[in-house]
Order: sequence, then C-alpha cells, then structure tokens
Amino acid sequence: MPENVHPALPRFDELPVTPGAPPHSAWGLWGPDDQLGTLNLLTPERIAAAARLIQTGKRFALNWSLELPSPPLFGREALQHTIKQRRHLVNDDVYHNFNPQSSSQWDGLTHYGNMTAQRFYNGVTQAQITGGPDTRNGIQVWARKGIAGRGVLLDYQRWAAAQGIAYSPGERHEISVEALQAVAQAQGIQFLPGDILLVRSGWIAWYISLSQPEREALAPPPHTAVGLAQGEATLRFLWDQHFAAVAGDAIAFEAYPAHPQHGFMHETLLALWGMPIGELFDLEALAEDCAADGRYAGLFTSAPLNTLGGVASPPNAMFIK
Ligand code: UVW
Repeated sequence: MPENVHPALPRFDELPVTPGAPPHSAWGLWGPDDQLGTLNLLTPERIAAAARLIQTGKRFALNWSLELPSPPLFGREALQHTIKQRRHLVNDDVYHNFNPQSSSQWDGLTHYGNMTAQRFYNGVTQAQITGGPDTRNGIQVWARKGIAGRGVLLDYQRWAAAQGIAYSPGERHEISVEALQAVAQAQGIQFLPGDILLVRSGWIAWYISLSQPEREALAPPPHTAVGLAQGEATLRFLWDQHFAAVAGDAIAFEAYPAHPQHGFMHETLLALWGMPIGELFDLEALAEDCAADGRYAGLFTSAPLNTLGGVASPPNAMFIK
C-alpha cells in the first residue's frame, strides 16, 4: 500500500467518505456544495512555496495556438477569427465557432459525468447544469478562484526514448504508473500534495511534424493516441499522490480509445473527484528547458475563462522557473 502522502486526506482505498456516495468518489470531502474539487488542495501555503521555486524567472506559456490542431479532432469546431475594423485605426476581434476544447483546454466538471452514478461531481445532475445563475459545477467557479501551485513536468517521451521504448504518439500507447514513477525518479522529482502534474507524451511534437494532408487525414474519428493507462493502479496513484490537477500534451490525457475493460478515467477524475484534466498543453519549450537545467518543478498558473456554466476553457497557463 502506498504511503499516505497527506494524512488528513483519505486514501484511494478509503473512498468514498460520504455514506451512499459512489465507490471511490470524493463527493462530500470538501462539503456537499463544493465545486472546486481537488483544486481545494491549492492552499495559500502551497502556492507561496511554489513561488519560491522560481530561480531564473524564465516563463513558459503552455497554451498551444487556438488554431491548432487544424482541422480539430473529435469533430470539434474550428475557430474562425475575424478582425473587425470599427473605425479609423480602431479594431476589435470577433470569434465565431469558438469551442474551448478544440485546442489546449481544461476539461471542467460538467464535461463528463459518471455513467454508473449518472451524476456529475458531488452528485450534480444534468438538469442542474443550466448555464444560468443557478448553474452547478461551471468553470466560472475555477475562474474566480484562479489556479496556481507547484507544477511538475514528467517528460515521458524523453525518458522513453532513452530507454529504447519506441511508440508513435498518434497510436494507442499506455503510460503505466511504473513508467511515471521511473520518470519522476530519473528527473529527481518527489511528488507533493497539491502538485499539478504535467505529462509530456510527445503528441504535439509529433503533430507538428505532420504534413497538412496527414493532419486532414487524422481529423475524422476514430482517434488513437498515447496517454496514461486506464485502470485501478493509475487511479490509485493519481488519488494517493493528491494531485490538484493533471494535464498533458495529448488529446485525452489518458490513452485513447479507453481500455475495453477499465473504461474511461475521465468519469472518475472529473465526476467522482472533481480533478481538472488538461489536454493539448504545449509542453515543448518547457521540456527543452527542463532537460537543459534538470529542474522539472516550478510555479504553475492558469486563469480559465470566466464563463457562467462553462464546460471547459483554454487554460491560459504559464509555468515559471
Ligand atoms: C475525450 O472526451 C475523448 O476527450 P476530451 O476530453 O477532449 O473531450
């Protein structure tokens, strides 16, 4: 059994904490009306400690271009941006067809419900997601709070290459817990409660290497991609380390499509724990710098869009070393 890294929090095997809540759910842990989920782990003390990691002041913006991938995957809308001249030397932007999940994104707590429980995080029903003033679990709750803490990059792609593990990020390839722990050890990382985990799989670097006809061919489903292995071992790891949020550069964070027996972990992370999932984060420049100086932890900040009832948002994320 893994050491409980935060004695005040239940282990994976102690979930649920609320009688009658779905197995392995954290519903009620931060109160029956909570809408922040694991972002509750981002305490002022942890954020201040993360800020003290800054040594060089180098900053890495993690949003990929809003126009990529092009065409978008999963049948999502392609952003249309026009510059509207209002009068002489005065312009506005107009965005049409803006789907915040077409490029770098946080999946918010109404993106995925748990199909077994038929509920979203903390027992919220589809009917409670109104988009109006009474809406539940909307991204505006995260936006008003802001996201900041210790970011930790695990460069799986670089580690795998050094181990002679060959894979294409565009094909289903599982990243196991053992591999994540080996990467952390190789990089000298010890996880802390409230860390924001960033996993680089090489998906964006691979996508950038494709020709436009290859990108066109990739757009229609079915999709396949590298990501974390589904299953209880991964869920136990993610919960017992008490990550505040997880993100990666691949299309679904977890391997895609889901494992036929183990299901899709979005249903646990988002709906049972309230744990944000980031996808298509551009980790390329950050990974280069971390490999150069051997420092894989820094201050991570993110300011989601303040959209009432928003399902998702570009992360507007920054990593500062
Ligand atoms: C899937 O649901 C497959 O991915 P996303 O989180 O981008 O919707």
